This record gives sequence, structure tokens and C-alpha cells, in this order.
Amino acid sequence: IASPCCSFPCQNGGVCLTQGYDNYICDCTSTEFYGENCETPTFIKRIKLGLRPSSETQHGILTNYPWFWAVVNYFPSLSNFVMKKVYTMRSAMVDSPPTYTSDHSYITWEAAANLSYFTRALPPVPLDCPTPLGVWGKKTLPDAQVIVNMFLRREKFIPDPMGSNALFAFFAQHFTHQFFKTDFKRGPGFQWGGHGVDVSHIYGKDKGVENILRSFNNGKLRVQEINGEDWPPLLENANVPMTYPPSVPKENQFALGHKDYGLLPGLFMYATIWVREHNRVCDVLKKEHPEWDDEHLFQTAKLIIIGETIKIVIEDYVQHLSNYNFKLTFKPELLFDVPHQYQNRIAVEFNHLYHWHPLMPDSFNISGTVYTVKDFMFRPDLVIKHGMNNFVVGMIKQRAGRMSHHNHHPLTLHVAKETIEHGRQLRFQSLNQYRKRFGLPPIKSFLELTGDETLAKDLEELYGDIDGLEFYVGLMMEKLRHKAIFGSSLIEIGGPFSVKGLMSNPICSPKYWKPSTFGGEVGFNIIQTASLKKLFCNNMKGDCPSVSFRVPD
Ligand code: MNH
Repeated sequence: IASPCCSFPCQNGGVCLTQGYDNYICDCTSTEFYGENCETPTFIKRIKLGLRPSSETQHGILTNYPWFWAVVNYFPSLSNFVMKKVYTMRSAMVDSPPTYTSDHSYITWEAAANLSYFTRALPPVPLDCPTPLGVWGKKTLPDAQVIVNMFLRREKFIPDPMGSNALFAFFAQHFTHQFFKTDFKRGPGFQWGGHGVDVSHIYGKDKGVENILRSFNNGKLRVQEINGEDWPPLLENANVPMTYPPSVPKENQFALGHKDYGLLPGLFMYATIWVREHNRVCDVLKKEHPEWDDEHLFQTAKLIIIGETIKIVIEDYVQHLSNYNFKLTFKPELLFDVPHQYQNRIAVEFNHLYHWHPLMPDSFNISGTVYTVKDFMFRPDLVIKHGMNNFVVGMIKQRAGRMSHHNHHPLTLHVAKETIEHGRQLRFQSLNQYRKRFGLPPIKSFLELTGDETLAKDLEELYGDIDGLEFYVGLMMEKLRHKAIFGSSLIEIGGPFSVKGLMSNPICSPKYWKPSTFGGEVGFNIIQTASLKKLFCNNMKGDCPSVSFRVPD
């Protein structure tokens, strides 16, 4: 029989607890709401809610009024105030310690202690509910292949309206693959990663891989010189786990920190740049600390690389994707006088919403030669052939795809289909449940979701009820916000996971975040002045191009 919790009666974060077979109670503890279904705000909460601008209004303020933000950005006291709000408000949306897994719709010790699980922001729909989404929508969901064909397949490339480029698309993919690591053998609720920014995509998944990639000389990673540039070693000389198909010739198989980074030259480009940056940092540290041995240089350089990564992710990458006129900053010290948990667990919903395959364009122009996505597959050698500088320029000039429906490259369609199927297997709650969980008003109709009559009609026919719309499909179908590369759900659900993951890194904690951890002021300064532009320009030959996540005008 169906659980009375199938209709998710408890509002505002209240927890539904069954009482026998057909009753339930809502636990409203610390939700600031009361009543049978936690539906009534306390007096204080009512005032807070009345004062808080809606998420849509906040987005509007942040992406407009450049003169206002110029003033805020100029004065550190104002800028720090806003940035602290960004950190604390976004982090507060993420449960820490984590609460749920995909195997339990109630709190368990497993959720806290079993690191093999991705965590969950919302527990799975209880078993044996009237419909897959609880009580809403049809008894059976439309076939995933039908959805892919009707709504996701790219007919003609649609460019991102904000001008994002392929350097951005590959940054997203390479950065997130260090912590989105589904353990498909165990199932879509399991993972084999380290739950955060651990730079395992550069140094390998464990100590064994790391040791193979290290040179054990001056702290550096192993490289080989080709055409006067440093590149990662060949797999035959550094036998780490890699997933090259046998058709890839041995001389094109390189040893990288992540087993899948041989898949695309864009990933190989980032892998190479980070290896060069690590070795560059080792040189700087060696000059400061001639007394340090290889191990000390290596370990400290690795911490600096983590710091640079977070700095660049916040100040270049999130800055670009948010399109805020407020200048985001990486300042861990802003959290030192407020409660903050320096621990993180990757949520499987975060993984799903980060399936940004529409960003992939159809082709890439590298110094005059046009490569399709297919031409790119398992061809890391193309970066070497054209040289790092020419390859990077090609990525900068290539427009990325718009993050929406009808824009999946045919070669990524099977991933979209599997993602939808995994969401069902994991019994994800509906998109509207997730919107409420992350402080957004539920969407009232398919027309409101898509802003398009035809799409709305087709979706209505397939799903029957907007409250029965599944998570990933909803995200892909949502209309983009004004002046944004995503819809509101993707940003407002992804933002908290992202901020929490970045700012709960151990290097952001008070005992780590000081000069001595990074070899002194010189090392600390490398982190605090890191930028996307410097990352590339310090590590490639030739004139420094204007490195950015946007195509040049
Ligand atoms: Mn991509 C997983 C192919 C670009 C984000 N991607 C996968 C998988 C394949 C794949 C295959 C494994 C899925 C499965 O086995 O079920 N991805 C591609 C290809 C391209 C690509 C061929 C480009 C061409 N991917 C991108 C981009 C992003 C991205 C760009 C942007 C962030 N992909 C993901 C994420 C996963 C994934 C996230 C999930 C990884 C995991 O959970 O292990």
C-alpha cells in the first residue's frame, strides 16, 4: 500500500514520518514553521519572508545596475558584506553533515558515514507510491528515448546567447569530473571520488596513481618535451588507469590524472596546463625554499594548485556563468566568524544538473582546420600537433551551445537518455519539489516553464501535470533567465552545492588558510592573484591571447 508520505504533505522542510499504514506526522523542528503540515510561519519568519526579495528579483538586481555594483565592488567593506551573504546564504541551503542517500527515504547512519554514496538533497520518493513522482502525473513516465528525440536532439546548433566559448565548456567538464564520479558498476547512487575539490583529475584518484605521475625530483610531475613544450608522459611510460579504446595508437595515449581525459583534446589541454602550472609553482617554491626536499615541494605545490583552482572557479568561472555585475571574490576569511562546516558531500542531484552537454558545439576551428566533435574524440594529440597556444585560441573563438532543449549533439544523446533513466531509478522527486527545497516558488504550468506554446502542449500530453515533471527533463526544458545562460532552477539549485563545495574545502579553514601552509607569502600570493588568463599565459609559449570564457566581440 502507498505511504501517506507519497504526497509530500510536509511543507517548508518539515519531515514526513508515517504513523502506521495510513497516517503521518510532520516534524517541523527548526523549520521556523508550525501547523499540521508545517505550513504556518512563525511571527519572525513571516517578517523575514516579507523582507526577502524573491530569487528573481535578486537575480535582476545582481545582473543590472552596473553603476551601483561598480561602487560596491570598489569598497572592500561593501563587497565583503555582499560576498559573505553569498557564501552563507548559499551554503545554508546544503545539509551538512549530509542527511540522505538514494537507498533510504529517511535519515540513516549510512548517509553520514558511507562515502561510497552520493548524498541526496531530497530523499527518494517512497516505494509503491501511486505514481513515480509520488501522487502527481501519470502512472508511467514517457519513454526516455521519446523525450530525447522530441525535446533534446539538436537539429541545428543553437549558440549560447551570452557568448560562452568552448574554453568555458571544457572548463566545466574538466573541473567537475574531479568530483562527479559515478560508480556505474554499483549503480547511479554510488561514486568513487573524494566529494570535493581534491584535484584528483590532475594527480590521480589515489596515492598509487599519484606516485606514477610524480617525477620525485624537485616536487615536479613527470613530463615529456615535444616541439619545445612540456606534455604529460605517454601511458606506456607511466602506467596509470586510462580508458583509451584499443584503436588509439600507443603514441597518442597519454598518462593523465583522470582516466577519461584522453576522450577530448579540450580535457587534455586543461590536464596539460595544470601539470605545467604545478611544475612552475615548484620552481617558485624551490627558489624560496632551497632547503625543502622533493616531498615538501610537491605537497605544498599541490595545496597551491587547489587554492588556484578555487580562486579561478569563483572569480573567472562562476563570475562568467552568473553574469553578475557584482564582482565575486574568493576570501575564506569572511567565514571565520560565523558557523561553517568544513566538510562536503557530493549530491547526485548536483551531478545530474551538471550534465551540460548542450554546451558542446558541432565543430572546432583550430588554426584554420575544422574538426567535428567526432574528429575530436580520443585525439589528445591534436593539441600537440597545433601547439598549445593555437589550440587555446581555437577554444576561445568557438562559441558554446545554448543550455536548453533541442541542443544535444547526437554523440551526447545517449548520456541524456541514461541520465533521465538514472533519475527514475534513483526515484528523484519532481522538479517542483526541488524548487521548493531551494527556496523557489513551484512552477504553475508547462507554459510558465518553457515560455513556448508548442513545447508546453507536448510536455503536458506526456506528463499530464507540472508537479509530475521529472528533475533533469524539467531543467533542460526551462526557459533561460534574462541575461543568463541557464534557467532559474539550474542556477538556484546548483549555486548552493557549488558554493558549499568550494568554501568547505579544508584549505579554506582557519588552520590552513594562512601563508605558512603555502610556503610563505610568495605561495599564498600565487593563490590570491591566480586567474584564468595567468593560468594559460604563464604556461604557454608565444603571445598571450586575451583569455576569457566569452568569445571575443
Ligand atoms: Mn559528459 C558523463 C560523454 C561533454 C558533464 N559524459 C558522461 C558520460 C559520457 C559523456 C559517455 C558517461 C555517462 C554514462 O556512462 O552514463 N560528455 C561526453 C561527450 C562530451 C561530453 C562525448 C563532449 C563531446 N560532459 C560534457 C560537458 C559537460 C559534461 C561539456 C559539462 C559539465 N558528463 C558530464 C557529467 C557526467 C558526464 C557531469 C557524469 C559523470 C559521472 O557521474 O561519472
